[in-house]
Amino acid sequence: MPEGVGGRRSREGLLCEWAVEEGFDRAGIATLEASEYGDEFSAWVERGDNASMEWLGRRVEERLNPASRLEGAKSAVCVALHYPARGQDESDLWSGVARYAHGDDYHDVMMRRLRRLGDRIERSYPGSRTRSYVDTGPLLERELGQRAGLGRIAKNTMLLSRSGSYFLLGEVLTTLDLSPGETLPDLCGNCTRCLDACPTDALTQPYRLDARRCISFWTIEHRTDLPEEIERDLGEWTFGCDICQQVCPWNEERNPRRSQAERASDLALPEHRRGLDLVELVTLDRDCYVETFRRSAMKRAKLDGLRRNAAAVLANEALALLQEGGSDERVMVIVSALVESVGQQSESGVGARAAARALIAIAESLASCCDPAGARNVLPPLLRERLRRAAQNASGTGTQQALESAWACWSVLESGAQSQPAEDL
Ligand code: B12
Ligand code: SF4
Ligand code: SF4
Repeated sequence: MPEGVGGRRSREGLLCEWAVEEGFDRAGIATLEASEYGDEFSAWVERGDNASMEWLGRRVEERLNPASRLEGAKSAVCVALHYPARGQDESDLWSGVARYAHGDDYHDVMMRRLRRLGDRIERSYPGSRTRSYVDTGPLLERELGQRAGLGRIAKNTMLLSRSGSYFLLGEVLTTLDLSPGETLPDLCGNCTRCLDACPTDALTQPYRLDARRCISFWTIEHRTDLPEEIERDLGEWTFGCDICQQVCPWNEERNPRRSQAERASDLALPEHRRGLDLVELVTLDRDCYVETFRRSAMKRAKLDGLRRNAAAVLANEALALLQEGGSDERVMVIVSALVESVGQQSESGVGARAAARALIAIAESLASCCDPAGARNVLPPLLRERLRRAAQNASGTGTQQALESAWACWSVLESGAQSQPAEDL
């Protein structure tokens, strides 16, 4: 019997069974009293831990009172959909994409199933009403999930169950008056692995996340340029971040209860995206983007955001290779892709600017670790010309500046000179 599904054939047990029949892995019932973490939530917003997600600071009263979401609402059927914790990462891109986002957008997948469940409840209990949510309104979904017994809020702030934390949450609010599930005990104990592993110290305390430092926030939610220190801190993460889940003992393969997520095939990496790699992503044009990312959860970052993130990740790889005295050939492939990317300017210029900053970082690193002849190997004449032309044709103040600086850095590097005259442009 899956966790959270009552063994009794009560009304509660029946609704949870229907949730499983509709395609969810686990379900439980929550009551809709006000949040017990109201003070913590308000303090979180006051500290600015919500970063630029200003919408989290609005409608706070509603957010803290789930019953406000549907007139007469008394309970919620809370559901969990597990996604594959491991996949076949056939390119260098996918190990740096949060697992939940490899397949179809979970909002669509889950909303379809939630609506079917809601309709079934309304048909079976005439006069009752329902409303479905999956990230679609002011609701504290983890807290509802905790009340429903689907997991326990853990030190990394994830809702964690004995079968791990690789699952997503949804709710059907209902006017039916149902008894809640049993809540789980704390699963963290003395463990602090997630706090220790977070590369940006975004987990400032147990149960507290500062989104201003979280890679997941920057790579998914932030729409303009990334701050330089964040670009370097991203490491290999192109979309989202799973580090504080990967290190959790409950997510380890040896946990016999870890979910196999067999039913979540919609959330697995589809065949047609499997081969896509970072070099292709950083140079992706709009038509290919539309084709490749149809239905994908990664569309949230938009084409410019994905190119921006890929540029930063590629720069990190090149910098690491240069530091270790690694393959010139791979550095050349990266530089060439970045030069192509600076030439593809969009209206916002975010992707091109990120590629320009990546080129600057690589040029600076080359300047400190190899001679001008080495640099010439990395940027052969044809590419040099393309970079020069991209800088010349750049539009938009920020974009123009970034590309001119990139060009200037590479010119200085090649000539071995100390400064580059502006006339060269
Ligand atoms: C905004 C948001 C983000 C932000 C902020 C995350 C955060 N921790 O607040 C960013 C962009 C960083 C983010 C990242 C991720 N997110 Co997100 N996100 C949301 C969203 C839309 C709102 C969350 C929110 O209200 N945050 C404000 C904080 C204060 O509230 P909270 O996280 O619910 O935390 C509660 C507890 O911490 C508690 N609390 C406060 N103090 C204390 C102290 C103690 C001692 C205790 C016990 C509790 C406690 O109070 C809070 C309110 O109930 C929810 C969907 C939703 N509507 O709930 C998805 C959601 C939380 N995200 C989800 C996912 C999958 C992710 C990522 C894993 C994606 C990824 N791989 O990159 C990461 C995980 C990062 C992390 N460690 O949290 C899932 C989580 C599923 C799960 N098993 O927990 C959700 C529920 C979406 C969904 N429908 O499935 N996310
Ligand atoms: S998602 Fe990544 S950056 Fe954010 S808290 Fe977890 S480990 Fe830290
Ligand atoms: S890594 Fe440890 S502290 Fe962090 S969520 Fe998992 S059990 Fe809790």
